[in-house]
Amino acid sequence: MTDIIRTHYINQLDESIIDQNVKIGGWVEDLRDIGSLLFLTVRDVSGTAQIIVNEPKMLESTKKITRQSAVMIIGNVQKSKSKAFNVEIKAEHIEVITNAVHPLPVDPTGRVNASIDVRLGVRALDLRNPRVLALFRIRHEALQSIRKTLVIHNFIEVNTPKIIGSASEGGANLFSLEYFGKKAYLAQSPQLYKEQLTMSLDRVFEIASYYRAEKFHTVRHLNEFISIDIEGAFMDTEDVIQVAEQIVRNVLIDIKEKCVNELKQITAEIIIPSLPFERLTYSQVLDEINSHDIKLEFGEDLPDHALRIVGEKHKGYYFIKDWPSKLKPFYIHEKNDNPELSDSFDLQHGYLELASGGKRHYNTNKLKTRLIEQGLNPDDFKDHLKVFEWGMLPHSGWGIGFDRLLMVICNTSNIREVVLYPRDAERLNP
Ligand code: AMO
Repeated sequence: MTDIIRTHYINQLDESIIDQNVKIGGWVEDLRDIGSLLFLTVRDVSGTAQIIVNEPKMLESTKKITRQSAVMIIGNVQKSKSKAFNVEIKAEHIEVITNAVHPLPVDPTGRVNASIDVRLGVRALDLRNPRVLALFRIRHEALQSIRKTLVIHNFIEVNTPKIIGSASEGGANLFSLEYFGKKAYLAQSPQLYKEQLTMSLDRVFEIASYYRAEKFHTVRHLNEFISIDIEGAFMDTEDVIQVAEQIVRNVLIDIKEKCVNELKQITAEIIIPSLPFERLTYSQVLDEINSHDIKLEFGEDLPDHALRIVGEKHKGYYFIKDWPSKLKPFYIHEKNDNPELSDSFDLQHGYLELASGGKRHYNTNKLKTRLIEQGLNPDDFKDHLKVFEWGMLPHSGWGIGFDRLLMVICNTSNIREVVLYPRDAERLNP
């Protein structure tokens, strides 16, 4: 059996180990045959190495290795004459672990372009493209950074069920499934659970997948997406807005520091925004929109083309606060000085909505009234409403669309670029 333990990652090969014997593992990216000499470019997760083959007995078999095949190479580290590499490996033994069968569906070196649709169909191979890999390294760092900031603010991480017995927020956009003879749904948000948990755990956060059963045809919607949700007792809207700002700023700082090479790969530049982010109100935004050739009445939702106008003027991150109560879900509290307005906000980047949240109702009767006003039946929420009679605490929170935040950080125009296996109306595989 092949010993598959390597001695080094490729980025650990440097001049300090010249003349040492090493064993690396990876896949063949390129193979150049110049007669009595073969140059192999081998990649692993950390980078690329140049391998020289000049042993006559190895030349013939090595020439037959197909690009992208998995190999293990034993050899001696030596100084390289190439401009691209400081050191190279003079091969003593090359073992093909598995063969890549050609033709391959995409070229993961990125030299031959493929459409996103084709690439998503063969995502595992697409991820060998350094540019694509960089996006998911950035994604990983972003998650670490967000967890770190939330823990600093005393939020604890929770996991709530994704198979649920009734709609979490009302509305029709739920996937349903059969659950041992009963009807169940896939959670569209952790909203009700996270609110309930504040009465004991005080500050909670969850990072998980949620499901929306709408046939979206946009570059910013998926049917399964990751939301970062927080909920905190004795916090008001401004408190949770500040947590959101700090998360966004810290993510940008951390990525700028930790993902220098990845940012270079994707040619993205990070500019650290200063705090606080601009706070606009719904009414201000409406005035800005109506000063163009669009006429929107107070109480109307802001459509895409209207938000693009706002995004043109307010280019970075900003909040839109004080939305009309009727546009917000039943659980959102109204403003104390004006019940027409809700104590709520959206976080925007340009035209793109990144998050929404606000202060919540914590009084059962008010919640019941709001449910009825929104055409929902309080009986469908009786388990949830019960909790509010056990000493519920005042609380606020938000949900950030994590995939959308990554679109902004990585400067990609399609959400599918930053999601490993996106689910949309057309795509259920792989
Ligand atoms: P909302 O429905 O606005 O709020 O969702 C919160 C954020 O999640 C992201 N998002 C999506 N991302 C990709 N594809 C989708 N289909 C999709 N739908 C939503 C957006 C959005 O801003 N319970 C509330 C949050 C709260 O009040 O705490 C909620 O779910 O970035």
